[in-house]
Amino acid sequence: MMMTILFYSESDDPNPWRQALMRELPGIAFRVWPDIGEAGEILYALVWKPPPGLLKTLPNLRAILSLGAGVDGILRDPELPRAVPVVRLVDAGLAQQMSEYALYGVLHFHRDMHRYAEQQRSSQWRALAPVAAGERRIGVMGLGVLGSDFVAKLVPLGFRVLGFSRTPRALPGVTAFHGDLGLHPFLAESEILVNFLPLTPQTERILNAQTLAWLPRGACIVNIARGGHVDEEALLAALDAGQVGGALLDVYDREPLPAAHRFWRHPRVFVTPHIAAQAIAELAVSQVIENIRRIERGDQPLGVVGVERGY
Ligand code: NDP
Ligand code: OXD
Repeated sequence: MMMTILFYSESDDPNPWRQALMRELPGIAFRVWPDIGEAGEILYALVWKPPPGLLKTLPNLRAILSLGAGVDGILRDPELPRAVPVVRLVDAGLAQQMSEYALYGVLHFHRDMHRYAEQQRSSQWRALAPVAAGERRIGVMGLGVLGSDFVAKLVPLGFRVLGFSRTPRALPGVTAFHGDLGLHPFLAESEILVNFLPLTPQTERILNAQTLAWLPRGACIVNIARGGHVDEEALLAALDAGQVGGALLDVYDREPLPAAHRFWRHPRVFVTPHIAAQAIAELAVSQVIENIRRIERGDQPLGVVGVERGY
């Protein structure tokens, strides 16, 4: 059977993927949804947020290959074919971009740029008291592939770094917390909180009215993981009340962020359109090709998702 790959994404251009895959895997057929042709011919689905129910219509799938690191947009499908492995991107050029964005966010809030932006609106020339990096506590939620790359770049800058994961993780220079019981002591110390968690039933709305209140007063948040981690109304209330001092947000409950959403206009919210890391086809494609080759020769692909675990 000719190896046929189906591509589905409303936010990625299929052409660089088509070119790279056809160059590296001669003889394959590359189809872009909705032109799927004969469903039984499709062996690989290369997808970002496929419509629920689509994957179960492909009876001969060998793998579901995610176009991103996060797979919540695949696992949300109640009819996901359980026997087919789901494979995600592991770094594939994302880590460097995520770390750049997160470092930018940490430095922005550490150096009070959110407060100077407010002062600028009323032409106020006023120096705020500086805080030494060694006195600044940065909380990193999620110490996986992306979160651990970030802490490896953050620690040498001299910050006090706290980390939070599901299972215990020991990383140089990081005070580690884990599990449900670790969340409160971790948040209570986090003056700048950066979120790198996957979205799972356990992490959904992990930042809500109760947990935001555990942060030190005036703490700032950088969310580059998923909008579903945050109760957006609770975050707005915490910003209005000064409990949260500023938020740099890349991800939202609804994307694109609706024009009427208060985040667009809130003076202490900085909005970017889910660009913290964007898969660069040329970098990501080599990982996808390697995984297809592994599966074809009967080996385990890299980045197999624990579907029950949710990430
Ligand atoms: P990994 O699977 O490598 O790491 C996940 C980390 O989260 C692990 O440390 C894991 O703990 C921890 N974790 C999972 N569940 C829980 C929980 N219930 N409580 C505490 N910690 C938990 O993922 P990646 O680092 O590759 O990616 C992280 C996320 O980043 C993606 O899922 C995606 O949502 C987001 N992302 C966003 C992008 C953007 O542009 N905005 C781009 C790319 C990714 P443990 O170590 O114990 O397993
Ligand atoms: C990802 C993303 O998960 O782009 O890779 O959000």
